[in-house]
Amino acid sequence: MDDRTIGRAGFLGVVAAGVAGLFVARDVTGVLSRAVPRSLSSIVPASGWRIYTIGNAMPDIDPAAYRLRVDGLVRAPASFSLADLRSLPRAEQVSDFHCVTGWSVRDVRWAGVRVSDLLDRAGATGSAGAIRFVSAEEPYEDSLTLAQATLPDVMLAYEMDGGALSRPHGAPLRLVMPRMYGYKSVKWVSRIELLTSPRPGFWEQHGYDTDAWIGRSNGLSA
Ligand SMILES: Nc1nc2c(c(=O)[nH]1)N[C@H]1C(S)=C(S)[C@@H](COP(=O)(O)O)O[C@H]1N2
Ligand SMILES: [Mo]
Repeated sequence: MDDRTIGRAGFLGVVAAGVAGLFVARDVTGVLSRAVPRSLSSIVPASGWRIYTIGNAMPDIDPAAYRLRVDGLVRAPASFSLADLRSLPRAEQVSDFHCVTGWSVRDVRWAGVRVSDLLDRAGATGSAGAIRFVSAEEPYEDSLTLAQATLPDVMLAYEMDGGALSRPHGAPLRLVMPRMYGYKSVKWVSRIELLTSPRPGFWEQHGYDTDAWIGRSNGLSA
C-alpha cells in the first residue's frame, strides 16, 4: 500500500461520522463562534479554502533562511533547513480537510515529511509522549500525542496540490492532520517541542477539544 492509498483509506473510517457530524456542526457553530476572538480574520478564495490567521499579517518566511527547530525531550536539539527536510523520505497523500466551522476541501494533494521520519532523525527520548507544533504566527500552536502524530496520514507538508506550499496556507511548512479538525493543522510551523503530554493549543485555550477527531469532538458524537 503506498502513501496515497494509506492517506485515503485512513480517512474512510471517519467519513461516515464526518458527514453526519458536519450537519450537527452547523447547528453548534453559533455556540462555537462566540469563542472566536474578534481578531480572527478570514479570506474566502474560490477553491473552498478559507485562509485563517489569528493576526492581521501572515508570517512572510524566507525559505532560504528558514529553520525548523526541534527540541524538548530529544537526544539533542536540532535545526532543519528546508533542504534538510527535503532530504528526509518524501511522503505524498491525498486527503480531505475539514474545518470545525463546517467547510471542507476534498482531495487535497500534499507532499512533505512524516512526523515519524523527522522524529527518527531527531531522536525522541523515552519520556516523550506528545509533540507541540509552534507557529511563527505567535501565539498559535497546537499539540498531538506521539501516537496521533505518527498516524500514517499525518505529515509536515512543504507542497500542496503539486506546487510549493503557498504563504496563505502556511509556507514553508505546515502540519496536516486530516482525521482532526483543521485547527490542529498548524501553519508556518517554526518549532517542534517534544513533551511528556499534550499542551493546550491556541483554540483549546478558547474552549475547543484537544482531541479534535472529526465527527467525534467539539460537542459532536459519532
Ligand atoms: N498559524 C495558524 N495556523 C492555523 C490557523 C491560524 O489561524 N494560524 N488556523 C487553523 C484553522 S482553524 C484551520 S481550519 C486551518 C485553515 O487552513 P488554511 O488557512 O490553509 O485554509 O488552519 C489552521 N492552522
Ligand atoms: Mo478551522
